[in-house]
Amino acid sequence: MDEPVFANPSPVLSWVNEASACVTRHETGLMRLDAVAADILRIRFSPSGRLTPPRPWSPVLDLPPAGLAVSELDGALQISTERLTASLDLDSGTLAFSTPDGRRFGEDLSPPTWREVLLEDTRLEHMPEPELPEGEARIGVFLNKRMAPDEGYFGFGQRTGRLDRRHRRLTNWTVDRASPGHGRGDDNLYQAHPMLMAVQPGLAWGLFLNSTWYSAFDVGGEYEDVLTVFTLGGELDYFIFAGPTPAEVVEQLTRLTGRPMLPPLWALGYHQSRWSYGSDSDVRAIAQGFRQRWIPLDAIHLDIDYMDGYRVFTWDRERFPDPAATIAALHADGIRAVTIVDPGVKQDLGGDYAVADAGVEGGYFLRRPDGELFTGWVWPDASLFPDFCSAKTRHWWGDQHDPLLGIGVDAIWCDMNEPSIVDRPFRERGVCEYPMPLSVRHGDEGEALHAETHNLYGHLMARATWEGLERHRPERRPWVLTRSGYVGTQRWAASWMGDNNAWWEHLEMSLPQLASMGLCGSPHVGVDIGGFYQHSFGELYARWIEVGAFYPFMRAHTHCDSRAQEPWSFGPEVETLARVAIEWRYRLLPYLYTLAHRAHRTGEPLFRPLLFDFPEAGHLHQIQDQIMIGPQLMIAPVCAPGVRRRLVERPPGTWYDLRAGVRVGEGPLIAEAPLGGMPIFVRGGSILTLGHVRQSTAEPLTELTLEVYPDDESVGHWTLIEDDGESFEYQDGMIAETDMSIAALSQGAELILAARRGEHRPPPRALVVRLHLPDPPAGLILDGVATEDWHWDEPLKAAELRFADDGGEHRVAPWY
Ligand code: MIG
Repeated sequence: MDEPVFANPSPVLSWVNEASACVTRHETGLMRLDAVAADILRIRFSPSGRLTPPRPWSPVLDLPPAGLAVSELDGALQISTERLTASLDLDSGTLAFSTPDGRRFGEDLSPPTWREVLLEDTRLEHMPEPELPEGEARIGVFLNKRMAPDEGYFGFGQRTGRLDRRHRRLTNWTVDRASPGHGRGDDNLYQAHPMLMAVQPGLAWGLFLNSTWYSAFDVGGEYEDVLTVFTLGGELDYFIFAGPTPAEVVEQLTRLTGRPMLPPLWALGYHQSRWSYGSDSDVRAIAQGFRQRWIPLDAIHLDIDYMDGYRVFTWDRERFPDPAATIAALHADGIRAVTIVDPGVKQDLGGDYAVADAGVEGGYFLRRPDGELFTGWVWPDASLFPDFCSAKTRHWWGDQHDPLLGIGVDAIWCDMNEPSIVDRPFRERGVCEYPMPLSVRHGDEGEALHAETHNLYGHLMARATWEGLERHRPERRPWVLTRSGYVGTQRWAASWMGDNNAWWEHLEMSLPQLASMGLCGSPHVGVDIGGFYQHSFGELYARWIEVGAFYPFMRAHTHCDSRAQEPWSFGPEVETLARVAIEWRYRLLPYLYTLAHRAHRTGEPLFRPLLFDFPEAGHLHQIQDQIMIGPQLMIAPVCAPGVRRRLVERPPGTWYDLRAGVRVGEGPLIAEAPLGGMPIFVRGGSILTLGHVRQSTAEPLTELTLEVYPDDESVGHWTLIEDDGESFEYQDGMIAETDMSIAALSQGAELILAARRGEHRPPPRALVVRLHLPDPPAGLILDGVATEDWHWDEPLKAAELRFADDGGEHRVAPWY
């Protein structure tokens, strides 16, 4: 990628302006700028002068374009929407962007350039072909932008390492970093997100490189303060998001690439997995283990050993003689079943494996350039790979899930979809990665090379799966878990970060990793609690599960050669800590579910770095060991052995210690952090909605607690969002939204619960209001009537009041 920092000037030779686009011609190629929306610009540069036709599988949605005004001023074309101005220098051909109040950002240091690149110029490893395919696949396009000194560079999706990626070179290419797992030194992992969010105090903006080819960012690594954007494919195509807050950047990104799916409520509960619970009796024993010990559980995952010789969509009838009965037993206990599905279909032709035969007959599998079926080795040995770029293949693949759904499977876990392929049977010595050749053709018309679509393999598999589930069981929202993905996968799936290790370092790494996913529009994420490779142990597991209770997707999972990782696997003390952590998860569900609805509406991540909520506070932008869970909670995890207290940075505002229920004082904060007692803080002004402990979400919520934490001004607002947790009817008004606010009175303050909006009726339940006040109030008034029915909880310093939730308006007015 060595690129001269300053490419030659590329003057504008001519320009035309259309209603929402401006096209300029340069000696080096053609540039086109589109106002995709007032706050989103698309910039394309093509050395050949031709722009790639839109791909039917593109993750980018069509938005109604915005108007553009173009004028010539000071030797530049000023191209403006209401929210954003791009100014294109007529002499140099460089672009810079600015906000309506004149703050410049994302400035080019030189115009885009291109050159032919070789395979060895990239970090593509172990490729089966000696060279990149001929044509556009070899044309690398480069662009250099100035990095502002006080700007941090966040996002970039699934990565190890720091939250701020300044000084790193990051490539976008999905890979399985298999045994012995990934670490801090790794660059790309299973997912690719060519998306960055630049944040300086008071200004956040975003850049999404719309390339599914191999691409890379050099974030001031090679040259100080120079951001290099590079892609193969012969065209530069990127979007600029105007922000100006991190939340708006994520909103703009997910408006363009799709809002995150709304998971069913059960999927926010606790999931238990291992490679593998491999028989009917194993699965039943695990379910019983939870129920006997009163540890909540919503889902058990079945890894590859449920299948007959790893043939996808089959069952091993010896180990699971009656899978429908196994699953019915889980359902009777309020537990859902999730089965793994890999993309590799065993090349078992002309026998009784219909999936393989039908796939060949329908032309659904990928072929080599010479027309032969492409065969790669994976768990089922020699296997064929569906062409997920093809709409008809996706439809066929989705239909294959019908029998699984028929016997009661609730959700699908897509693995190995980078795609991960090896060169010989797994059990043989010396197994090596064997990537799919870049010259394999994809798409209904064979229109694209694997070099172009590789990064979308997992994304489109997840889509095919989600769409199949939706078609075959339209009354329930699908839930799909995927390992590989790209920007936009949030529409179809949740994801986990693959094969981590049972190391303290990997618990710590999960914080910036999941936070970075959230900044890239992918909010439903988690890592394997306890660690995948290696043997976990009590203290690590206890610390991990207390953090895991706050992962948007909460699952313990481990490798087949590692010791068990059920909550009771590390003795009674850790079992108690794990139970308490999981119980916290269940108490948090009304809050988390509202956050899931918010994510579905605007992309807002559930699990996010401090910079997301405090963009003005530059001193917090680098903090990566404290995490905001929605706007109300902040966790301060402990990720090292023996540590029992820790330093906590306090963002602006009033803060409460969640467990003690009291305000934390001024000054540097050293928080007590005993095992099982990770510091958790609530932001003043919050109305935190908590449920009671349930053994699964199949039990109705019969009590809803509003924990009220006034700030110094006694203002605050929250909207609780509820629905049936399962269907799509929330789209047709079957939703319940309750606005709640804290408002100052001339003396003291009051809590106003507005009448519920929407058609959904939650089951009958009690409402408990707990007011966290510095002193006992003199009395409490509910709906204008002084009430005796409250008590003051001295050690916790809270006033508690209980009444039936009738969905009507209520005012609770304390004096203090
Ligand atoms: O080659 O299905 O990341 O979660 O347990 C390993 C077995 C394949 C990798 C996944 C892991 C899963 C494992 N899979």
